[in-house]
Amino acid sequence: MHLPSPRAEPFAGEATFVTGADHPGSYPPEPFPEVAFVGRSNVGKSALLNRLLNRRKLARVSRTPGCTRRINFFRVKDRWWFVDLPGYGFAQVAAAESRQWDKSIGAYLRSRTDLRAVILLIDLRRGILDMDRTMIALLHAQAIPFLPVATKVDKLNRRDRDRNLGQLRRDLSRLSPLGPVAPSSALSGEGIAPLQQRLLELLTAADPATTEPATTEPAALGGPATASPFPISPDAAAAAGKAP
Ligand SMILES: Nc1nc2c(ncn2[C@@H]2O[C@H](COP(=O)(O)OP(=O)(O)OP(=O)(O)O)[C@@H](O)[C@H]2O)c(=O)[nH]1
Ligand SMILES: [Mg+2]
Repeated sequence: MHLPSPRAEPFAGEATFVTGADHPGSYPPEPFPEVAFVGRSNVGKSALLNRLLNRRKLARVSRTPGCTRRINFFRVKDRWWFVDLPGYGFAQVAAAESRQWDKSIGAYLRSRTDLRAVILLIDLRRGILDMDRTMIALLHAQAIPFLPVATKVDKLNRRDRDRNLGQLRRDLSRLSPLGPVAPSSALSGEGIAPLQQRLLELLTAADPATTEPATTEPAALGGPATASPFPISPDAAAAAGKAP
């Protein structure tokens, strides 16, 4: 008889929406290891989070960009946070509201001490844009590791998919990601199992903040803010393009 391996669905079981926050004072207090889903509006953050958790409607998904407007915390198996962020770069949203989202994304990234990694989503049809480079510069400034994930791979034929994935991997390789771009589809499920395993590794790895040798600088995460508020200057974005 074939029994399902516990490794097959590492996040199956209880996952609950806990709160939608727009400033650090309203984040939930439990210090669980955390991953956050970041990327342009409509790139597929909420859909991917649902798929990884094997839940159809936990996070709200919509064809209309600007669907997720708060920082949504999902508690997974009572030991981890999965955090769904508002998207950036949604032109239709009023400028003031868009600035508020950017501010709340920046405040989030500067304040989370148990954030193990950001999952940076990039639509494989569009590739990396200036806004993504700006985000990467912010992540570098805060010393937050990021794992790049290409979304909606089901929308491309094999040839375009391979070409775009190759280009994206080249574009990102100099920007110190946690690994090569992982292809994914929340629709077909492609790439989901390896991504679940990778997230599990990141969430269960020893906490870098507590395993740093005493002589090294404390990680910027949780320490004093070192970056200008998000959005950061075009200079920083350009610097991100030149990072090793
Ligand atoms: N074909 C396909 N469509 C997808 C995939 N992932 C997401 N979508 C669709 O893309 C649209 C946006 O998905 P969301 O998950 O809401 O995107 P988001 O990044 O959370 O967007 P915001 O909350 O606005 O920042 C929805 O219509 C989804 O059904 C995918 O892998 N394949
Ligand atoms: Mg969303």
